[in-house]
Amino acid sequence: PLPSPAAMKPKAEGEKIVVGFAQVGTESSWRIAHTKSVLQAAEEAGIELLYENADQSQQRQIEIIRGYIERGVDVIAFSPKTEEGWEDVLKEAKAAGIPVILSDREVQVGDDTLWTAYIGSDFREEGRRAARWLTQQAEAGRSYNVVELQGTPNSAPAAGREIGFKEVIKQDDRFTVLESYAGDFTKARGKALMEEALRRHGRSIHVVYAHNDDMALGAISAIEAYGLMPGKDIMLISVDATKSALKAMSIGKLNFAVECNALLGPQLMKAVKDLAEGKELPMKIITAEGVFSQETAKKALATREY
Ligand code: GYE
Repeated sequence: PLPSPAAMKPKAEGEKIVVGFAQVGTESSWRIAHTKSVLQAAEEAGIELLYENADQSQQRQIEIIRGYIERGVDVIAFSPKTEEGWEDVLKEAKAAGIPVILSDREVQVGDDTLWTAYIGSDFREEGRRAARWLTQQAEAGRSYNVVELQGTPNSAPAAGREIGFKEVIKQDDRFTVLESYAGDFTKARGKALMEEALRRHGRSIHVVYAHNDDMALGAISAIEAYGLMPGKDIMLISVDATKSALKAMSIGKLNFAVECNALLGPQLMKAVKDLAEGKELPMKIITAEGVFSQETAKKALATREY
């Protein structure tokens, strides 16, 4: 077997480090903030960044990565659309001696030396945080029907946020998950899925758990159009805690948001520089995150960057 491409090829004095960044898409406001953060951090770090967007096509994302391998970039960074299907292209990167950093989703491959480091969140923990809050809010002796709006099928955040959430609520018999709909992290799909949920279950829905803010915001408009009050008649919980979610919380339409940090650019550039200096990276660099209730959301709004 080839050695793990943990180290970057040495650079000549004054020669710029080149990073190829294969972004997954433009599905959410989180994603837009993430892209900006990476572009800006590269600029500030004096790193040359090649940026291409796969528009939610895994095939396209693989082609972009292949292009970076051909150009001989120093490091490849990408947000894998799904967890699986990366073996071949990662083997090609390894054979070319190019370290690969995963930002912000993980992959599942048989050989973990195919990637160098993961920078991002603990998605299961995010799901658990959402569920813990719900179990604490819920009244004793009442039962609650939950609709889950999931993110992109087979993506690391959708998988983790489902597992963590269900792990906690299955221990509490007040909760029944009525539906777990496969979404795609977009507002439009969140709205369409919520319309369907309301058509099928109407007022028997008590809680909506959305895998991201955009889907929750879509669900909010569907609930309003149906004639119910989001945040009151139906409780809503989401993940990301972007500015628009905090706004929705401040006016009572969203009940709780679990933070997922999108500003991963500086950590990514620091990791690239560490590689350039021959340092070894930890396999997983997990960002610290909090949670927001309606009270704390109001205060945070003024300083929230995205
Ligand atoms: O939560 C969601 C986005 O991969 C962590 O992808 C990211 C997720 C984020 O579209 O809004």
